[in-house]
Amino acid sequence: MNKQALITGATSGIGRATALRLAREGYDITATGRRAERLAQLAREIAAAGGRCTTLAFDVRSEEEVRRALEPLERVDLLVNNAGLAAGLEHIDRGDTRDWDAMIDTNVKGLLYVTRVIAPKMVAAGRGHIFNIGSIAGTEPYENGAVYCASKHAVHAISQSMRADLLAAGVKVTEIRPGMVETEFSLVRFHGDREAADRVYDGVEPLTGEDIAEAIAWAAQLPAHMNVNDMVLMPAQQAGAYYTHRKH
Ligand code: NDP
Ligand code: 8X3
Repeated sequence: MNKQALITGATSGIGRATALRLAREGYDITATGRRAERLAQLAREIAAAGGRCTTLAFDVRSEEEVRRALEPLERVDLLVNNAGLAAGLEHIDRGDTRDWDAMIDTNVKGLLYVTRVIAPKMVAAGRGHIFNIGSIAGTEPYENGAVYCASKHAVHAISQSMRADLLAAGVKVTEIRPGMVETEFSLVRFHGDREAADRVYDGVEPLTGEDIAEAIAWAAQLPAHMNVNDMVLMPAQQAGAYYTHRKH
């Protein structure tokens, strides 16, 4: 039986690129997200390249949907907790509480719900590898980003604690913390405003979803005794949340 990889948020960006990459590495993929038609398209692409992909459309914010979708999975060797978003970029006195709920419910509670179903399966098997997609925002809080940064600080804390919780069972935990990656992230953050989204990448060659997938694929194939705990990845033109060298 091939190794089994479960990827949340595989309809776009980092998750989609990771699904395609891990399929090329020989994993059978379970791809998840809310947009079923995009999942079907991804499954067709993977099948056309000779891989195997099953799809599960659900919302990670619903514990019931997460349980119903994921409890039947018999084996998961690799989990990528990737589903997430930033919504809004506002000072705290002007933020929309619906955006705050979406970020906390998806980035923090969704990751926890998925992990709560999959981690026991890995512990029972005595092996597994969980990748949590954090962010440089998980250690660098920035203006206008209080709630997104808080959600990724939570992912950073959860990743460190769950690594300690799971290591005796032989389950690895790797946190991947990207800077600027051009995906649908900024379009979602600015609620569909394409110009605002494009300005984020003005004068910069950002990372791509494929770059992050490359890092995940590398960390996933390391020998059993070796783990990448925490990996920070940025474009060469970025040094942190507050410093990007833009070429014009
Ligand atoms: P995209 O918007 O391109 O992809 C986000 C994915 O998350 C989509 O597949 C989306 O699927 C899924 N998702 C969002 N909300 C839910 C939900 N409630 N239930 C299920 N799936 C959901 O962005 P990225 O690929 O960039 O983002 C992936 C991760 O990377 C996020 O956690 C983000 O915070 C993190 N990150 C991104 C960076 C960047 O610069 N792009 C930098 C650092 C971290 P669907 O809408 O179909 O449900
Ligand atoms: C995404 C990167 O800098 O927009 O997590 O927070 S940033």
